[in-house]
Amino acid sequence: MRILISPGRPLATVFRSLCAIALLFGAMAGTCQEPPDDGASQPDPTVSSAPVVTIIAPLFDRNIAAGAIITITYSVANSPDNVIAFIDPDSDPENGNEVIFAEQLTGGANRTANFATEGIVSDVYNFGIQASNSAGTDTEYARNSSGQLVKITVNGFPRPALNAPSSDVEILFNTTTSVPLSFSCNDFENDVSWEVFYDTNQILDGTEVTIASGTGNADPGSTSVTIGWLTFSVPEGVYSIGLRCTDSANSTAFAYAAGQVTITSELSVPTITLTQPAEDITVFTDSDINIAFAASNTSVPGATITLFLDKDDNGFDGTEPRIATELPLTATSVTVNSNIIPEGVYFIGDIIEGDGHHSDAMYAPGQLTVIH
Ligand SMILES: [Ca+2]
Ligand SMILES: [Ca+2]
Ligand SMILES: [Ca+2]
Ligand SMILES: [Ca+2]
Repeated sequence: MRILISPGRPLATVFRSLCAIALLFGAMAGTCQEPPDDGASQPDPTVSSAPVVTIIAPLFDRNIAAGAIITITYSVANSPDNVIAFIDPDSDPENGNEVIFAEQLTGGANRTANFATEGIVSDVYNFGIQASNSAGTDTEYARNSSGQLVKITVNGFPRPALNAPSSDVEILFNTTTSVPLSFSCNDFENDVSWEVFYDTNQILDGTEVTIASGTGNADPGSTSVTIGWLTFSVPEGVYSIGLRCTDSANSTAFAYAAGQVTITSELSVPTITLTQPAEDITVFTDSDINIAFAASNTSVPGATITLFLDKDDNGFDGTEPRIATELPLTATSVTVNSNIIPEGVYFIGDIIEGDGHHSDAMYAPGQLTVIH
């Protein structure tokens, strides 16, 4: 896959190989048709001097957003038969990784060719022009005034994603419990600054309030950034959580989390249902008692499950002995040894506690009798 053209090589042959390269890279699909064999495109045997390429622009390194168009300006002296514009990640025009983005260009002064970066892999490229006629070929790369290669960085878009909250969260007004927010800008170059905000709608209309901001993000597909949102003093309401990422090519993108955050003075506390013991049981000394339960809505930050023993089933008044505390809302069972329970007959109850509040008590269907 060389693009260097040998003097005297038939243009159609060159063109076919160029088409193969271009199609391989997907750069010119649909435009690769062989030039008409009308004689005008044949090498001119009267040409005595090889073309001389001068690249006029770009003269400086550029960092451009993927999808942007960049123009190369050049001059070619000495009647070229063909002029090709290409990008190259390594400035070696013969190692096959060049991508031609324009060809059949004309010679002369101050010519231009546009390079559309849409679909081009994010990378740093050099720009080249190659011109040929029957007397020879000249290949030049864009260079700055010091003679150094100009680097064109095709900079991929950030693709922001908020992974948490993935489901709705309720939290008390003025609590010191924070809501975990997890996100990534998913930017190929990781050259991003980010802002996480809360919003009463899911439209960027100026109603957004910044929660946190920073720079950099996890690599694509890797771990996310996680922060805690302290909602203290945020007014009661239902909020969407948004993430806005901007990279060094000024590409901006935003996304909202799937879960919303409700800040309320009264939690609609999740309920917890006790399923085990399902019927009355009697246990003796050193017996294991299996208690099974399931909480609805496990997304209340900081809330935990408490199990207690009750002489009645009329609710939790705080005096009942707790037999398990601070179980996560995702827990579904616990085993308690009868040795910690005095003889007696009990209802087994549960509550969800958080922020100094607790839910209404629920009771297992079966009563517990302990005999030592
Ligand atoms: Ca190369
Ligand atoms: Ca980027
Ligand atoms: Ca808004
Ligand atoms: Ca009670």
